[in-house]
Amino acid sequence: MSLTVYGHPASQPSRTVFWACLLGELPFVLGNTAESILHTNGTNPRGQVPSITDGDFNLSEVAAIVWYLGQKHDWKNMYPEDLQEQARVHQFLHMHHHLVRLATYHLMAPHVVKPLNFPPREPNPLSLFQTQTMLRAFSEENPHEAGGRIVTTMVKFLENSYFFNESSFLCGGSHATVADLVCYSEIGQFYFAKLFDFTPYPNFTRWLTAMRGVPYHDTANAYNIELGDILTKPNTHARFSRAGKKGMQALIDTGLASEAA
Ligand SMILES: N[C@@H](CCC(=O)N[C@@H](CS)C(=O)NCC(=O)O)C(=O)O
Repeated sequence: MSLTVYGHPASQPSRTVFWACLLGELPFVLGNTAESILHTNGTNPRGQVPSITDGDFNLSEVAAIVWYLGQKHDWKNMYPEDLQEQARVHQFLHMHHHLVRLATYHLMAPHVVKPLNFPPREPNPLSLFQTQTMLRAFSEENPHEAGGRIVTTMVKFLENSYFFNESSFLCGGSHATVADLVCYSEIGQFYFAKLFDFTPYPNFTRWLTAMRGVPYHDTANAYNIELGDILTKPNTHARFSRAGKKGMQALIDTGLASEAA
């Protein structure tokens, strides 16, 4: 029975699901086109991506999806077998939703979403937290500086509280785990977008290099690579659409992802 992933390369948690499937060499059908970011085909009652259908089983939430696929397909590295390393991955993932996830809304969205001036639509009532966070970020006098301060706090916290035993990865060990994929989708995106200077942070600097060496890095991040420097070159609809298409095509080019029939 085939796996369908509803997601889009511009969506941080979707990128994690895509990257995890590629690392697990797991074939999947893309449930979206580049034009339709939030089409979940009713598989996620909350109306968000990513979500999956595996046969007649529907699942949403990046951490739950990757855990499920990892258990089903016996992915050893992304969820380490060592109990304490695995517990740290969970510690990161539980913290992520109310902290690291907000990096996107405070620093990326003012550069990527705000300039596009999407026509107002009824906000998703089940995304109250994200909507309010983003509107607050947009209304700052200098959204870039305000977002930068928030991301600095997050990066300092991770720099000092993760990277156990001087590992190149967040939770210790010698492999990128789900926590690294999730964090890279949020914090790593600033590297491509030139929105944050990581040089004062040796753990993050080491991590960024290590993550670039993880298989399928350029594929999973093709959207960000194409979007490029968003600090000095403000976003446009054409650029956003081109980056989305590049991201989708990169997935298809692996031979593991295919378009829905
Ligand atoms: N907690 C969810 C967050 C998913 C999420 O934020 N999805 C965004 C796209 S990146 C979305 O679908 N936003 C539209 C909405 O909330 O209506 C996860 O980790 O998977």
